[in-house]
Amino acid sequence: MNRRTILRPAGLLAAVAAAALVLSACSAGGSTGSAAGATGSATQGNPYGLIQAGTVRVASLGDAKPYTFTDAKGDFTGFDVELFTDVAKRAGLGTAVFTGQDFSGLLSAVANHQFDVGVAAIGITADRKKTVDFSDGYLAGYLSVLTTKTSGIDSAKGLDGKRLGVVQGTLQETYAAAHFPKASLVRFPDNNSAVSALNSGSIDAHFLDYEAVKSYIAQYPDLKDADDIPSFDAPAGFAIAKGNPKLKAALNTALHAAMEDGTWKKLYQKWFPGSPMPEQYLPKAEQTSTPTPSK
Ligand code: SNW
Repeated sequence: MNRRTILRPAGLLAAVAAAALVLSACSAGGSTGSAAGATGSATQGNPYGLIQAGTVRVASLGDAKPYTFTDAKGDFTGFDVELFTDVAKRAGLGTAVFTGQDFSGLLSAVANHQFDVGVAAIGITADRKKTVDFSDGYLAGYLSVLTTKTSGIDSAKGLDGKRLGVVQGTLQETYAAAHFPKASLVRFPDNNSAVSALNSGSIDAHFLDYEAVKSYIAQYPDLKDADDIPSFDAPAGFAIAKGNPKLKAALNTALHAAMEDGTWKKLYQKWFPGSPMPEQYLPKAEQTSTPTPSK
């Protein structure tokens, strides 16, 4: 007993020292910047510094339908999942393997090289860019208020004095804290637990992404969308660890190819039927609006 309690802090110190060594080896690896770099794998054969060449490990969400979710068989699917799988194949990165995470830990898990990429309708913001790098944007939409048909909430203004669910770490959490000061925020680890709370009456509304709201309404007809707040300044991008410009460039080249050949459009129509189509991700020939001339 005594020996164990005495030895434990020393063991912990050794582990911390070892972790620090691994971390410094990683950062010394520069653009490789991955566990593969730390274990000495040749950059040749793994030019994008993946944890394991030929496989892209993706941190994602199991309950953000229709962006990223698991189907009845437990397989990941959705708009972001299919788009990223296509992009990874095009870029020659190999097979994308998705794992569900809590949103709040997703970006740090990518920054720490536990995953190669984070894919989950993750809005690109200056704040998040302090932790990770992003591909170019691939989706821009709304932050929406899901509530019950009987709540009496008809717009974001009606949230004063109400209990509003948010998933920890989301743009919705930040936005609500800044713009809905009179709502009581109730933080959840994921959408499913928040929607359960909404259905059981322990919160009055939940604040999440527009397409996810549509999906929950299709599942629960007693729910409605009370308001949509534009989030076009934070389009979703693929998150990667900092310091890997080759991976970022490969993702961007493949992403733009998927937009130009109509793959993006096909996936958008499949997963977001009836939603207005933003033009900026369509093939150039299909974009009708005149681009703003740059000064
Ligand atoms: O900022 C939007 C973007 O315009 C698009 O509508 C897709 O969703 C967003 O990226 C916002 N998504 C939230 C966020 O980034 C929640 C992500 C999630 O629940 N998976 O925090």
